[in-house]
Amino acid sequence: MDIKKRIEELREKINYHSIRYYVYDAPEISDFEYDALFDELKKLEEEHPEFDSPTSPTKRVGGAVLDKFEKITHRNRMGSLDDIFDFDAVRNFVADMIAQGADSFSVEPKIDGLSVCLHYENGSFTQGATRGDGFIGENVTENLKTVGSVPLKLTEDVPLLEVRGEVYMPKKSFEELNEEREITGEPLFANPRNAAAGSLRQFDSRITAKRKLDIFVFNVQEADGVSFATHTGSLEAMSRLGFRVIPFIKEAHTAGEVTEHINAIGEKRAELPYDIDGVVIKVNDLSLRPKIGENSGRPKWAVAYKFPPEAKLTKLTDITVQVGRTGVLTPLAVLEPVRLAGTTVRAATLHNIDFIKAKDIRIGDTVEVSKAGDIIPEVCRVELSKRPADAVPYEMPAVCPSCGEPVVKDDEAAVRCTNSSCPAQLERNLVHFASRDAMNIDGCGPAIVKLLIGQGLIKDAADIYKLKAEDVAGLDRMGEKSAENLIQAIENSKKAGLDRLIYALGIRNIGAKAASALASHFGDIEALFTAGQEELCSIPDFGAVMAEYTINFFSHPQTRRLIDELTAAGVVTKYEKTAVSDAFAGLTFVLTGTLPTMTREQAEAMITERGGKASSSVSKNTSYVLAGEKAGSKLTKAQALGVPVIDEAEFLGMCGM
Ligand code: 0OX
Repeated sequence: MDIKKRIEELREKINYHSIRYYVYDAPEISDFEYDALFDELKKLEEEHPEFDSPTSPTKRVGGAVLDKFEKITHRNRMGSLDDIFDFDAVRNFVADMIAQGADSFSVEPKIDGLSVCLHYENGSFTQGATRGDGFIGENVTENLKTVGSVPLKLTEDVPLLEVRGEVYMPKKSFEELNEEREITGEPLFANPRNAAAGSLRQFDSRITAKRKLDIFVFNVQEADGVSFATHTGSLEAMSRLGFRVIPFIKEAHTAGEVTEHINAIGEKRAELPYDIDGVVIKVNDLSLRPKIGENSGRPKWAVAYKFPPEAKLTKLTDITVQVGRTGVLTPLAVLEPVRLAGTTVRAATLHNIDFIKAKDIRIGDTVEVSKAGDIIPEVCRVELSKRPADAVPYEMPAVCPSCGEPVVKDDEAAVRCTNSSCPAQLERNLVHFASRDAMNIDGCGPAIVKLLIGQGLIKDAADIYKLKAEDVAGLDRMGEKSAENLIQAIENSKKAGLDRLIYALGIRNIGAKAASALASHFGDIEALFTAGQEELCSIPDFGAVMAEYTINFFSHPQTRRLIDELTAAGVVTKYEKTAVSDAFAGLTFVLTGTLPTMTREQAEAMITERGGKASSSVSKNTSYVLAGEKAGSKLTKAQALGVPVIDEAEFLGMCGM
């Protein structure tokens, strides 16, 4: 048989069966039969590279490794939605749209993932990109090909089609991924959305292929060769063409019908296999969209109703206390495990004793927990109807649970252990000292620090530099190789730089940005021992309280001893402007929202290392706003002032990374 023909036939069959399986959830052949077709195709393609095709199903396993993502200017702007939070706002939106001629609305879940657009020519998938800032995104075509539900060939050869959808990671896949990462010691993803974003932004598409991503399509951006009058009609057409379209979509005609369906979706929320964070309401008649128009990229014909953060009731079985780096005792609720926003919650912060008293939280109570910003669990309230007669009110301990020294309550409701050699504080201080944004000592995490302290090998940060491979190799679960790696990482950290060193010292109220400002202003750690209030306060963004803590820290004899020992060990204590470049000289950046892979401190350090400035407020003098997930008013202001908005990927591109 003609090889080329057989290859084409196999591709067609496999693409057809992929859509049956991934999109319609209605396979017609067994996995075994599917695998046989796939293997035959793979073999023929290997033997006949001349018949390669970018839309071959064999591309789904991933392939070439990129060193960066190409920038894509979207053909159609990928706007974002205005958020609303209550039913009054829903009614106002519906009334406003009806006044502008709307008589039908679509009501659909808002998937909590990341938005992408998929471009098709003559029925073949040619390009896929992330949203980016709405104008420019990243070319993630090869990674999107690994998502089983992204059709590589449509069921009809439509001349041109561009659709938009949300890539997400199902809750179960997210949990499995985190379990795996826990075992291998890789950092865990905070939620399925971050996991999806991290997975789609892999330079090696073989990694994306392993990550079990999925997609729901929710908008037609552009079409030639198919037409429709309504949004719901367009999605029906997309489903026929082989796309997995957003489920539970309903047509509504009145505000009452809209809110009824919002409630119905809300009731399903917990049991859905993926995260949703709200409901999107759109005017259904497509001809009205251009008439109603948009506002800086946000369509006025659609709105996102956001659910309140997910909250659940569970039993608070105990309250324990954690001693922080600065000696603050933080009460933690021990909870009966409860599933919340994609993870199992076993503990939640109670902030401080005033919080516990104000909410009258007692041990044995049933409490409502939610995730603030959907990340850190928090106790919101007590369900009084479930309070047992023997519920016990809580008092903070009078002595530190770690060192047994008496504690003091300061004016900020915080209870603090003032023993400067308290082991819990020491442990946290040293973990901070070694952490990624501080001295960046790879392999020196909480478990190792605990062991090193427990074995009496370290009593302060300077002792880290006295460690020898043989000391470390004897520790529990430490092999010879890991011991050598740790010693090498300690050695490398000596050159971390003055800014990181100051941050690593853990001075109260001195974060990475302030540490960097101190380093560049004073140039040498010695100068900080004599720095006065006035000079410190002359540093931009440096307040009186920060100055006071700095002076206080450098007035302690232990600080003098520590710095002398660090200097003697060869730790760099002078500012060497890590002038990676002066690419950002004269530029001011403002950060807003959560970046997918970097911390705020890392981004700020990258800006200052390139001669730029990181500022906290947006003005017409701002050069760029670097916006992440859940960006707030700074983003709105930037858009209003016409300040360019960039995402992390573009920022990394500007940094030459
Ligand atoms: C979602 C979602 C996001 C985009 C194009 C017109 C309005 N996350 O599920 N956005 C939209 O619509 C926007 N719909 C959705 N379902």
